Amino acid sequence: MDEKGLSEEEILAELSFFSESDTNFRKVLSSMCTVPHPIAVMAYHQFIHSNIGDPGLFQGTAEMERKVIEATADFLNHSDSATAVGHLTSGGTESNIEAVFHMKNRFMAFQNQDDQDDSKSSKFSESNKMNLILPKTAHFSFKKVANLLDVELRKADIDSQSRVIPKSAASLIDENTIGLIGIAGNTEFGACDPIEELSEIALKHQLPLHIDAAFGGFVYPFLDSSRACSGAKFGFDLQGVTSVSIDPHKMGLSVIPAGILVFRDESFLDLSLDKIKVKTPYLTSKYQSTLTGTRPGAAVAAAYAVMKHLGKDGYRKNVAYCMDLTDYFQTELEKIGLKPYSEPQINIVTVDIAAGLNKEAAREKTEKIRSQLFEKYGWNVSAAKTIPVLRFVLMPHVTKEDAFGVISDLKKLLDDETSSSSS
Ligand code: 0PR
Repeated sequence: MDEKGLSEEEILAELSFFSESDTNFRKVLSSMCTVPHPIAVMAYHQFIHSNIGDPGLFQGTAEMERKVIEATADFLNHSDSATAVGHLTSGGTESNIEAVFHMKNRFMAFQNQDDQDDSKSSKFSESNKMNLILPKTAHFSFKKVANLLDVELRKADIDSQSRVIPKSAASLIDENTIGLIGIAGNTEFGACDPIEELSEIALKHQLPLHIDAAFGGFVYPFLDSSRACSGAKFGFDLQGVTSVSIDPHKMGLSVIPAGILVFRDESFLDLSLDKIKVKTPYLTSKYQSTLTGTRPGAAVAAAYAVMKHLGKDGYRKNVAYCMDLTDYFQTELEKIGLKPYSEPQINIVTVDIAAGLNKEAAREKTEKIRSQLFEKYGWNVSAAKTIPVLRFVLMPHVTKEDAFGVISDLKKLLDDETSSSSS
């Protein structure tokens, strides 16, 4: 650190310099975040000093957090949203870590009960690791979950629409399974797993079922009823669903960092002491049961403000914009002789530009075109990992002109490829 500080003007000039290297989201079709709604930004500024980790000092923020949880449980079809519990996190990763942490603690608590009860013999096999069943398409945050919590990931197969095959998930369950994961809007394709069937499996085996709706949570419930996937179910009306993660900082149009983690009720949290829940002797509350300590109250205020301001109607309009853009994108793709790898369920389109090549060659070509789109034309797009396809996320900041522009530039690159390989 410098001995003497710089003036405000000098600092502002430096900040402008650094921000010039950051994106303003123009030409970005790879991100699942977007420009936040102005009301969220205003609320964030107003609560910039607020620490929801010490709720007694910030009772107003704490009240807003409770309201956000209740409103979220409500639009996720909870029959009694006042009994839902949860809190805001930094995003989908933290929410997934916490949800599985609770699964593990709950599982271990049941094992201990069984061990203490002489009449029952514990089914838990000590020699094996605890395991978690999840779709192959699950976000990479679950790798962190596995490493942090020492849990084995058992990956269930997916169908041609990139949705998990329930039978495959069920076949992986054994006495060391701590729970199941379903995804409402997977990262690569946007597909929603058949959560109704996963819910039945969870109930049958008395296992918790956590839904990762980090992206799709603010999309699926707001799809126009004419859309094929508008009725996709993943909420608390499915009795097997025990927790849901949904991110305001993605399609919720709020400010980063903001994830929401909601549990059906307190019984799905392991609230025994010295796990996540600890005594907090010098705070205004007796206990803290969140993974992080000091937490940004500004993020709570921003999520509250934007959800209240937009209401369901506002989110419907936001999703309608993105879906119309998705339709337009497909039409333009078809004009250049390409089509989506699978029918887009929400605002993510994947495109196979290497049909007929073997997997390795297809991966190479896809990566080459992806990087040329950036280097030659400045477009940020991504490639899926499960299969070699280009991936476009049609977020609210993307315009029709952008959609048209990226496809025109893609065509130029593909034409160049064809002419260079035929010469
Ligand atoms: N679950 C799902 C289904 C996700 O898609 C993501 C993130 C997460 C969990 C983790 O959320 P956090 O990153 O909030 O912890 N999916 C995108 C990804 O990692 C997020 C992203 C956002 C990517 C902005 C790029 C970007 O510019 O690919």
